[in-house]
Amino acid sequence: MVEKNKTIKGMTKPALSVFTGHTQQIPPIWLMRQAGRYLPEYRALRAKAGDFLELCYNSEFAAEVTLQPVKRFSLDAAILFSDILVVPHALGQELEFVEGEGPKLRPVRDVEDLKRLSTELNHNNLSAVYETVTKVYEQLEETVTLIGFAGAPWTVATYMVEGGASRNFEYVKQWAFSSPETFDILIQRLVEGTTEHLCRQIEAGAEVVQLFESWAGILPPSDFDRWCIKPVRAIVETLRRRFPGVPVIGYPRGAGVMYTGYARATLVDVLGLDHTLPLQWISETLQRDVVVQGNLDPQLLVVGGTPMINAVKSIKKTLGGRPFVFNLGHGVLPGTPLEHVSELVDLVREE
Ligand code: 1CP
Repeated sequence: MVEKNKTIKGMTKPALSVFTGHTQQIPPIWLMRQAGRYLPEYRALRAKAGDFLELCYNSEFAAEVTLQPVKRFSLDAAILFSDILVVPHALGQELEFVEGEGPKLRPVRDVEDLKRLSTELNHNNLSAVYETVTKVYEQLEETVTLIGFAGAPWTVATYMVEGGASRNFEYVKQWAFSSPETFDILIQRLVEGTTEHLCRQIEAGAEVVQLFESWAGILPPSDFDRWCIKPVRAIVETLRRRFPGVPVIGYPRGAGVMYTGYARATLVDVLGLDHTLPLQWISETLQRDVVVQGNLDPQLLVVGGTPMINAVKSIKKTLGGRPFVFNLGHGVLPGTPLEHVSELVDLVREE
């Protein structure tokens, strides 16, 4: 386990301070998907690595990619460069990233298919991910917070069952709705694998972890509790027991009014907000109980100028009085101009 020192030479980490419940006058800022194709230095290293998965499993390269946006924009947090699909890959599911198309997996659609997967995470590739965390932790400036992450079980299951990105999520819903007991076997395996994956990242140096539930918004309310809340709560309970004091961020994108129940029932420390949530509602309901992070529409970062400035001002004004970390409502888009990101950071730090 990496020795952690939160206040080296008397310096504090603003993002970590907010994640643990303290208000900062100037909100710390990092961006989901802050490493990636919009950065020329990412594209260069990606070309050198060849395949996207090779990049994820090369700890030297992955550490460098993790640090690229932090250095360029002096952000308050680094997020491990990896992907949510390394967990199914480590459970034995075949995975590749096809140029221009995204992830492709050999689908798992019933109990019979589950027999192809192992019950334990294989560490052949994952050990490189944990080495990346340690490398980044060792190179990080003393004010920057290191965030580890994983996909939440439901979201990862959608990719495993559909075999990649999806429009209607027909196979995963068919399985979950028609045979919840057998679908639960997959979810429980993901709960176990994800918990272990996050524990290892914390041991390697991650100071905070985020669970990405990118597809929280596609479930009917009647199923939200079973497939989004319960698995995340199980993960949070174990993390809390093993690493008390390490904040967990839950990001249930598109959950709408269900954000309230999610915050209460999952026990996450921080809520990642998407950009569809009204600021006043966030401030009056969610922010009473929990630290929040968000929620500029990533497309406004592409547009820049007055629309971005106005949106940033109202986010800061409405959410700034309590523990709050500035972020986007979803990931940085590939066409995002670099100058807009610098301007955003300046705007957020303006008094
Ligand atoms: O060609 C390339 O260079 C690959 C593009 C890419 C990148 C840069 C993929 C493929 N994954 C990533 C990195 C990544 N993925 C990070 C890095 C850390 C960061 O800077 O934030 C993170 C946190 C993720 C998480 C991730 N992967 C999510 C959750 C967040 C979200 O965007 O909703 C999801 C859904 C994935 C799956 C995935 N991986 C890659 C793609 C293109 C996708 C999405 C597929 C789809 O459209 O559904």
